[in-house]
Amino acid sequence: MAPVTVSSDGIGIAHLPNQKHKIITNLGANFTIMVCGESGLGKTTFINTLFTTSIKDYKNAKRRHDKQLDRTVEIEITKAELEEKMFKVKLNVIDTPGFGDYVNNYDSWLPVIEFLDDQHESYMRQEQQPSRQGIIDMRVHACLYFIRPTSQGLLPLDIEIMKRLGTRVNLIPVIAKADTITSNNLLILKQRIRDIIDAQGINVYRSPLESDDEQVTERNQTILDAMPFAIIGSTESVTTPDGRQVKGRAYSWGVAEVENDQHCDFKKLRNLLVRSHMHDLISTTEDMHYERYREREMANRKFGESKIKRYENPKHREKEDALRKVFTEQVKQEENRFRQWEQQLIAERDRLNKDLEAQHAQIKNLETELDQLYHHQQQGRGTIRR
Ligand SMILES: Nc1nc2c(ncn2[C@@H]2O[C@H](COP(=O)(O)OP(=O)(O)OP(=O)(O)O)[C@@H](O)[C@H]2O)c(=O)[nH]1
Ligand SMILES: [Mg+2]
Repeated sequence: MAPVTVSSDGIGIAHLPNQKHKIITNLGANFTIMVCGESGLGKTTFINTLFTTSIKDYKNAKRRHDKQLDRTVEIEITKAELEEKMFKVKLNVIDTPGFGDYVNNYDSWLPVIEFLDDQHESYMRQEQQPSRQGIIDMRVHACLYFIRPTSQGLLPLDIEIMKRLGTRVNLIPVIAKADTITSNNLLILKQRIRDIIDAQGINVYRSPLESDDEQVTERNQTILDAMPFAIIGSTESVTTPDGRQVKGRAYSWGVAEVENDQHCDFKKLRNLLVRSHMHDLISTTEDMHYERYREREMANRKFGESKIKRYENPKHREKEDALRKVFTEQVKQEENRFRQWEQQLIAERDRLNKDLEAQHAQIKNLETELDQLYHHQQQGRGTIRR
């Protein structure tokens, strides 16, 4: 997908302390966010919302909006460039197909895990090359895991997936469709999710708290307290009862506003991602997740050896099965054709054999006739001589 050059309005990199600016710009700031979770929870809508609320003149908004109601069927990458003053960040946002239910799609989340590992792998290989310029880096710095807004909190499948994600990537749990749950129930749900995360030992991203600046520490505390972030996604502009134009979802009882802290944590999450914690997300990915991958892989295989495929992509498997079916069918048809041809040949051979027999018999008859004639002639001559 072609990158969209944008100028970020009020968000971003220029708000980072100077020291961090430098590190990010020196690294050529590449920042990658991924969304994943059950199908239909609003992942694609969230990405569209992030772009339309953060990026001035976002050109693809209409196109993406048209696609909003479609199920995402493959991993899709949208690239944008955040630009503020002198600083540029290449932003990659990765949308993934939603996971299905236990029965049909138990392993539909495996490609996401595979994708995360593949990015570490690709970076590691490029790092091993003599020239390290122009390295393409798509390692995921933040993975948002969408949780349905129902009272159970996390289901066993969520726990299993989140455990695996948490050891590979900065995992940020979010509660989807926060407008469909009362604020009281939301608080209960948040606590339930936090309890399960602790009890199950799921490794989620914990934003750093302490800072020399008291205000920053306070803001960090607010962000930490909000986890798991409740979000509302919408690219629609709606009018509030008091006449403001906002991005939100209109209901008979009023408007659920995307960028209102009283309604959801969208703004907090966006700030964490593209402003306050971008640097921390990048450095923890590098120092913790990438290092862990590198160490594990180096210990398990020889230098230069390629990565062992841990998971099969179910989509590829489906394709393979279909191809195998077509191939088996073709072989069967060929075999049938061959068998018919063989039978024809046998019939033809029998017919020829019969012909041959008949001709033999005929020849035999002719020979006998000839013999008789010859005999007869000899006898006639003998009679004359005498
Ligand atoms: N009430 C409410 N509905 C939402 C919200 N976000 C998205 N939706 C709706 O939920 C439906 C599914 O949204 P998508 O963004 O396509 O969901 P998805 O997670 O990308 O789905 P898959 O691609 O199948 O995984 C759409 O009808 C959206 O309009 C939200 O915050 N609140
Ligand atoms: Mg989608």
